Amino acid sequence: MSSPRPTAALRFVLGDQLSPALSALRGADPAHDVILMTEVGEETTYVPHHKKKIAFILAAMRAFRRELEEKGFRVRYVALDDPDNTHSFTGELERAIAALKLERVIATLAGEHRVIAMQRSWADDFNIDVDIRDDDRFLCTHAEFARWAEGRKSLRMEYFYREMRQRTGLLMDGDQPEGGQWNYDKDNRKPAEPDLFMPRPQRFEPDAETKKVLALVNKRCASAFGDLEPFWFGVTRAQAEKARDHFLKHALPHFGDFQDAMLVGERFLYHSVLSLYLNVGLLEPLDLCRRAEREYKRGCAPLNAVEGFIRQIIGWREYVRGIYFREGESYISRNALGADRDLPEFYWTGETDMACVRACVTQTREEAYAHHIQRLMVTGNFALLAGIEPRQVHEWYLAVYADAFEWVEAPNTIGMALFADDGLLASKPYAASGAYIDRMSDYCRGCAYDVKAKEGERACPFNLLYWDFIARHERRFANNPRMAVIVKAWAKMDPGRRNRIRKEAKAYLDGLKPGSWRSP
Ligand code: FAD
Ligand code: DLZ
Ligand code: SF4
Repeated sequence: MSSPRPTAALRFVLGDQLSPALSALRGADPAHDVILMTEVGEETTYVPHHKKKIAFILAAMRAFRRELEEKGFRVRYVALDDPDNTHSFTGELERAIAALKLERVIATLAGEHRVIAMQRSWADDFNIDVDIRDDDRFLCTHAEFARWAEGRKSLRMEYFYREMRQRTGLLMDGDQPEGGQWNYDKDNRKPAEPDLFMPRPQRFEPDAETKKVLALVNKRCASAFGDLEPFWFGVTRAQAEKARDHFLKHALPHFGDFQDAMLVGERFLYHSVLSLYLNVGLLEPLDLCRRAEREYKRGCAPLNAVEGFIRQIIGWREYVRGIYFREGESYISRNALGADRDLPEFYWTGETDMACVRACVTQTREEAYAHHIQRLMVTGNFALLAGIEPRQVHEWYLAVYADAFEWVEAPNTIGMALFADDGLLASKPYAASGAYIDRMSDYCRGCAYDVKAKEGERACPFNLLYWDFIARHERRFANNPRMAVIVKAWAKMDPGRRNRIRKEAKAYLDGLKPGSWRSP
């Protein structure tokens, strides 16, 4: 006797869940089930998302709808300009349940606590059977991460990463790391020089549907942050794969050497610009790492590049996700250093005499992209040193980058950049003076400030604010083995000089104009 057919289900797919292997789609029956996808106003406005980010997500959702329909699935797709659109996930689910009369809902756990709370309320809200499945598009489950973290005094990424290498077998020679070392980061800190032959990320012409999305975003999200065009991101799986292959062939070989470098005229250097595709499900992380490993095995990319790239994905990406879910909803409210200054207006306008910040914000406004060191050591470092309130910084990062989803953005901002989780993620704050930026970039050459000046009218603000930060947190960091030398150097500094630095830092901070996003 055959087992009875399970009741027909409504399968709810969110904008960052565009994977055919998604748990919510597993076992889907094209004849009876309906897939729900919704473009909703609430998601486009709960932080002032960049126009390119909104357009990317909506266009990729529409492409995924086509992919599903080509496989014979029935998709209930609600567009942003549908006059009946309630503009919330819960409102759209309610409408779909009423219209389709299906008996159960299947979803994949969202990547943000705010949305998870909505998902968890649906069973009671609608008195319906709701099956929320784990998001297993990652290598490490929440339970596995919790087991790894259990009983450890500190949760250092490096040890997590080694276990992930062993587990996946990536770059392993038996039970030893390929080449004898786990980590080749020390080879990866070279400054770069402008190079006419530097590869650029793969760009795509918007197709007809993407053009419709661009017109829609232009009309409905005109007041959102950032430049919508030129819009060159891929939005289909095939395009994301083309961008991947382009990176593996042209940029991966130098990815390691110049990973930390910054150049005014080269916004992408040898970075992959693949995070947006990975984060919405157009690329699969393990597959990407295996392809990178193959480049090493074929002799097309050196070990330091491939190890560095794989570490970002099976190490950092999985690790920050583990932290986000382990620490729970309150993580985004952490503020261990008591930072309470408002976000300066120049985070939105780019209008500042600091050439480094201006370059990173301008690039962010135009591209919805900045690479890791720009995010960490320029805009993140400034926010840390100036004592900007973590919540405001977090909302800025979540809004302005096309790849920003809370599970990955929040630990990078709250933990890595701002030390607001009191060292859970980083053993010391990533605080640096102007000398670091000067060493790793060409920004200082075109700056109104003098990076060598430690005080006085033309002193680089990063220099003043660095010492001011150390002074403000002297007691806290005196016992941190990685900060003690710096704290001692401050204590030994001539008192007259210390006073001048603090006074100038205060004047600088008092002069910062706060500003939230306002459409121009
Ligand atoms: P590459 O340099 O080419 O790296 C390869 C891949 O490794 C990336 O595509 C990404 O998937 C992964 N990766 C690299 N570093 C990290 C990291 N620290 N955490 C997680 N994954 C990493 N990354 C996001 O995907 N979304 C975010 O919202 C985000 N916010 C950040 C906020 C701050 C304050 C900082 C310091 C970092 C943030 N990152 C975020 C991490 C990192 O900056 C981006 O992943 C990277 O810049 C994306 O560009 P890429 O694809 O060219 O990366
Ligand atoms: C970020 C975003 C935006 C801008 N718009 C939508 C949307 O219209 N529909 C949708 O399903 N998802 C969108 N998203 C992504 C969601 O906010 C995302 O699923 C949550 O942030 C959970 O990670
Ligand atoms: Fe930035 Fe200071 Fe260099 Fe100017 S001098 S670009 S403010 S680090």
